[in-house]
Parts: sequence; structure tokens; C-alpha cells
Amino acid sequence: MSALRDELIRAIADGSQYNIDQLAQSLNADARVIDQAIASLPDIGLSVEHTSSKIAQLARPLKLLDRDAILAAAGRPAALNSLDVFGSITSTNAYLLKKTPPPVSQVDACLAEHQSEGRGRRNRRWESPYGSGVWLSVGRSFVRPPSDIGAFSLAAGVAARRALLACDIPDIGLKWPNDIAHRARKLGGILVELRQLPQNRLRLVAGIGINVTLPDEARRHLAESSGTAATDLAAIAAGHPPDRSHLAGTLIKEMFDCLAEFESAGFAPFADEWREADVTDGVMVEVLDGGVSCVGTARGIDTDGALLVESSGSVRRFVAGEVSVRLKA
Ligand code: BT5
Repeated sequence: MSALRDELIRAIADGSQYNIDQLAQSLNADARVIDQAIASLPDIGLSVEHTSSKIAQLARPLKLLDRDAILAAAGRPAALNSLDVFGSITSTNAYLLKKTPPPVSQVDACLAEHQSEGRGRRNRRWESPYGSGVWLSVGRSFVRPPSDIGAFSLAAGVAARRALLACDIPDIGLKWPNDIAHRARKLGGILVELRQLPQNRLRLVAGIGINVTLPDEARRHLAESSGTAATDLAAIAAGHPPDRSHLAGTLIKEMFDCLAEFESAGFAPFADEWREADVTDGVMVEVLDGGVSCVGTARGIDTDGALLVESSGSVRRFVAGEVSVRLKA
């Protein structure tokens, strides 16, 4: 069904009205199967309008990811081992973690139009409706991992911000440890997963999700289910978001540069840029660490990326991956 569904989406992506019998003929499938495939599109985040039982149309046109345009925007990096572009997948991070690791110093990249089990930290869910964002993972392994590899998700935030700026999206903030933010709303997030390999090698998969045109239903669902105020590039860029393939390629380029820079110099070269983008610096925050709450004033990050919080006259350090931050307003 999934391959047929991808073909169907390609066939109707331009948002015109399509006759279901004609679609069935051109896709070499039974009209009932096409009907079912169309009926399943809302489940993956695509709204369909029916003007009659025989005519279907996407609620809005869809420009699909284009592998050549992505490679061109990425500058065809020499370190690229593979670039997979999927219609629907469980999770781009999960996919790269299962794949045989690329040769050392080479990088795999993977994108999908839709993730059925997109993941955030601590088993949280990342909403990834079809064609509405850039859902990207890059993966490589290190023979001698930098000692501050735990701060890589902060460096990846800096890389994402650089990519957005290169696509004419300024004023992007970063919220410790892994949020990409715009005016107190969540535009995207980063998930870094590490796995120990034999012979002391370390495998790293870094996933970045950035909302480009998030459907209203997804935004509503996020507000209701987790109180998340989400935003997208369409809102930030007044209805003219960057082309997704161009953004995806630019992100790949910045992530490749980030991986190379981090390998040679660790987090240090990213720290000042991260501090510039820090949305909680000087703000009252609540840090939740293993069920214990600490309320205090955020004082930026330490050289290793740990969050510093001033509370009752002393400064406490919180390490990436174990803490969540709540703005107290
Ligand atoms: C993150 O986790 O923010 C990391 C998100 C990483 C997603 C990418 S997409 C490509 C790659 N493949 C994957 O499977 N994942 C990565 P966390 O800080 O735990 O935030 C999760 C929370 O963000 C959820 O509990 C929701 O409240 C909220 N959220 C979920 N989907 C969202 C969306 N599309 N936009 C804004 N907020 C969202």
C-alpha cells in the first residue's frame, strides 16, 4: 500500500482535481484500492477534498522533496556516503541507527516526507505530517569521539540556525537543550542518539525536525496534547517559506560542516553562537531533573554545554539530556 500511496501522492501533488477511475488506470490499480488509498491520506497528515465520490483533490498543492535539488543545495559534499529520501518511514533516526554504519569519516543522510513514529527525547513523539516539514537525520561513526560529544545536540542547533539564516530566516533562537525556537514557539527540535560500537568506536545519529507548513490540525493537537505552542516557517516568513528541498540541502551542508568542526575542535567553536541565540539567558526557569524541580535564573551555558542556573545564591549545573526547562513567563 505504501508504494502505491507514494505513487498516488506524486500523481495528485499539484492540487488539481483528479478522477479516481482515471487515476486507477494510470497507476495500474483497482479503483477501489485507489479509493482506499485516498481515504487513508488524512491519517498521514494530507487533507483531501471530494467534490464528488469520483473526484479527489489535495486540500493544498504539495511540492515534494527533490533529491537532485537537495544534493545541489548541499553542494554534493565529498563525505556523503548515501542520501535516502523516503515517502513514509517510521523514523529517519531509527532507520539510520539500523543501517550498517558508513565507513569512518563518511556520513549517511536520510529524509522522509512523513514519519509514522517520529521521535523526540525520552520516547516523546515528534509530529511529522506528510510534506509539512524537513525531517532529516545524519549519521556517522567516530574512532576517537570528542570528549564533549554530549554537547553535540547544542552544536547541531547552531548548525540548524546557520542553515535557516542562509535561507533568509533570521531571529531564530535556541532553547536548551535541543529546541529551535521563534518568539517562544517551537519551530523544530534536535534528537542526538549515540551507540557504542566494537573497538571503542561511537556511532552518532543526529535528527533535525523543522516545521515548514504545519497543518492546523497538527498545531491544535500539539497544543491540546502537550501544551506545546508550535510554529512553522510559513508563519515566520509571512506565507513564503523556503523551498523544502533547498532547506534540506542547506541543512545537510551545515550539518556536515558541523560534524567536521566538532570532530576537530569539540563544542568550543559553537559556544558563542549558541549563547547569542539563547532564549532563556537571564530568565526565570524551572529545571526538572529526575523528578526534582529547581527554580532559578538561567545563566547561559558552561564551556561543555551544561545549563547554568542561579538559585538561592549559588549556580547549579545541569547536564544535557536529563533536564527539561520551563519558562516561567
Ligand atoms: C525534540 O524532542 O524536539 C526532538 C525532535 C527531533 C525530530 C527529528 S525529525 C528527524 C529525526 N527523526 C526522528 O524520529 N526524530 C528526529 P523533545 O524535546 O523531546 O520534544 C518533543 C515534544 O515536542 C513533544 O512532546 C511535543 O510536545 C513537541 N512536538 C512534537 N512534534 C512537534 C512539532 N512538529 N513541532 C513542534 N513541537 C512538536
